[in-house]
Amino acid sequence: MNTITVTSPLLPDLNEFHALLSEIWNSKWITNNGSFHKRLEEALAEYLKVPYVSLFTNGTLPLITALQALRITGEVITTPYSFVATTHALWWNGIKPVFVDIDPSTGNIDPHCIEAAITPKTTAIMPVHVYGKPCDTDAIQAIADKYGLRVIYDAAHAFGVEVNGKSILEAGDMSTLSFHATKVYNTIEGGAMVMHDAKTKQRIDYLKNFGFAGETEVVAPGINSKVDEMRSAYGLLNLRQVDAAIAARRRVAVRYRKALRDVPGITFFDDMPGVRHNYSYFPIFVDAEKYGMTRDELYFKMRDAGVLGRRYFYPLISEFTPYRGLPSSAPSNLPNAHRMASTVICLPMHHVLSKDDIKCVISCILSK
Ligand code: T4K
Repeated sequence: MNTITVTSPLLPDLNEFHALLSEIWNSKWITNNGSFHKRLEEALAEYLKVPYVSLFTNGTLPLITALQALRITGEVITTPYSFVATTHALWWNGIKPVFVDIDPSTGNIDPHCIEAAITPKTTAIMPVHVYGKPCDTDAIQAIADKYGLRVIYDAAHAFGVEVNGKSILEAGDMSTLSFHATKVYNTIEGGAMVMHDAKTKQRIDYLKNFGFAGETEVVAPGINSKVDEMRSAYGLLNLRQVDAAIAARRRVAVRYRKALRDVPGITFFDDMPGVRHNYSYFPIFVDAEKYGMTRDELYFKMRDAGVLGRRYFYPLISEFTPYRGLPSSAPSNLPNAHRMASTVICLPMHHVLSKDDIKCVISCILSK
């Protein structure tokens, strides 16, 4: 049976990659801030319209490192509607996550719920631009300023997302990206942190290199998250084709929306005005009563037909064993998040989805 996966990695041209690999082989410099690493950081900063980028080996370590760099302690207000790495980053820093509910119109943390969750121990807010949809950054920053809190955005899904021509990565104190194979832009495994000033970039670069600030000086207990030359070269090549990939994803979203707009019980997000979206995911929400089938019935029916959507983000992070016992994990505290998690299916969404694949996904949903 032909299967249609939820995503497919953006791959560089093999001949071009081979040519760069030859260059790396000849240079005999394969990691530790090599020339491709430097070039990729510069190229990404330019593409993303941000002043500074620091590469990481995945999208989890920059979250952990951002919390370290800002010396965040105590409690951090965050969302349960995300990939579990968001909350794990807090746990790895000995920080207590405090979950608040989401805004059902975006899937992102609801700023109206934040203030009530602030205690004397709160030091930061860690929102996520879920599916690449921008958070209400102005409202979040206003609360942060009022209470003297830091804001670290998990922007793992938000590569290239802009609001009114400005990068979403400019919001908050820092933002982190994931360049995992399943993302719009990938370096196989990889990630990055975006910061606003050279001093912070310097500190982060020390922290991802064990804390070394020179051959004989260690300024902090850093980690190893250095990106090698092979992945940096791969990343440079992928950057050339990411706009075309986003345009192809947009065409898929247009087709899905056209076909599904009037299906009773199926809803989805539309584009937000002024936003350059990256179409990293295409979640639909199933109202069992109106649609006549539960989310899971549709999900498994699709699987049987070879359509491998995913239920991102079900279960909620607050439902996983390490976090279930937290007071803020009580389902009564998170009604919108529970509703979204129990109704979502992310449809296949990637740059090489064929018209026939799209038709197959749609017909699975239309035929009951
Ligand atoms: N914050 C947020 C909000 C995140 O979503 C993530 C990661 C992170 C932080 C942490 O970033 P990283 O440390 O991962 O860089 C995937 C990814 O592993 C994960 O990166 C991602 N979020 C999460 C939402 O999804 P899985 O376990 O669902 O992936 P998997 O292996 O089931 O792959 C999904 C589909 O993609 C496959 O069915 C087929 C396709 N695929 C996958 C791979 C790996 C391919 O076609 N080729 C491939 O090489 O977690």
